Amino acid sequence: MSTPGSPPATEGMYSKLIDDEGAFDEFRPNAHPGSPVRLPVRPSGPGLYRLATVCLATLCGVLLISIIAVAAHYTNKPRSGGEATSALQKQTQDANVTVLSATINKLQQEKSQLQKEKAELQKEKAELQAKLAATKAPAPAQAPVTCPMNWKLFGSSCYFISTVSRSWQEGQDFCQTHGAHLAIIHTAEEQTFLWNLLPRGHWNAYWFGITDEHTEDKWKWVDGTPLVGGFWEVGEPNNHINEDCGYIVKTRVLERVAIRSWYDAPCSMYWPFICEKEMNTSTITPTAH
Ligand SMILES: [Ca+2]
Ligand SMILES: [Ca+2]
Repeated sequence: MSTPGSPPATEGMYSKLIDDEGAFDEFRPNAHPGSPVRLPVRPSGPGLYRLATVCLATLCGVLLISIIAVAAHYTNKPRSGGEATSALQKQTQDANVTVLSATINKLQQEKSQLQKEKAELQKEKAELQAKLAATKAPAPAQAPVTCPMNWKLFGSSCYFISTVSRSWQEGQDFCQTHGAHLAIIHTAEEQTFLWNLLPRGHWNAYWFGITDEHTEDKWKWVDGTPLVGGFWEVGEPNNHINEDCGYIVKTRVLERVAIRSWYDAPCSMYWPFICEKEMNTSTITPTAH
């Protein structure tokens, strides 16, 4: 340890720290100019300044780099966020476009289907309107039905009573040559009408258009339809001598009636016959027999 009035052991070290330039004179109020002064702890020297300067510059550089890095980070961050947001928006828009496209396609398909149904309905409507108009339209005036000479009108048919005798088939052939056929009698009114045309006699017989020649007792009309009912005399048809053709008999007996006047007889027998012609076909002009 040093004593007052004697220089300490470390004086030599402090003496090296003397400011030759007098830069720290203000810190020496009692010092005499030109005398060495012992300074308190006060590092000094060009090396230390340079070291401090380098450190400060390094710190400044680090700080500057940090500032730049942070600035760059926060400058890019919003941009990245914006890009992400933009990408998300684009994905959302794409999804919306996809949904809208699907919706449009579906609506277009439904529209096409509806248009098709509309066309069908319009077609059906036109057909119904045509039918309605047809039902409302007045029926065309029909020309009065007129029968050829010696043919008699009943209903919509003309009837011809022959005055010559033929077999059943020959009578049918004659009728057909005139666009007719042996009479087919469905109603009592028709039967009575024909009966009234026939003259009375001992046994006036007339072929009409019924036969069971194909199957016994299965009577059919000349148009192929089966007989329903009929106006047979009591006990007829009896197929007495292989009788397969029908005829009408009108005698002088007044008690005989139209609705019980049918008989069956062999088809080869010769009788007059009755032709019938429906007048919804072409007009014929047969000659009387
Ligand atoms: Ca028979
Ligand atoms: Ca008979």
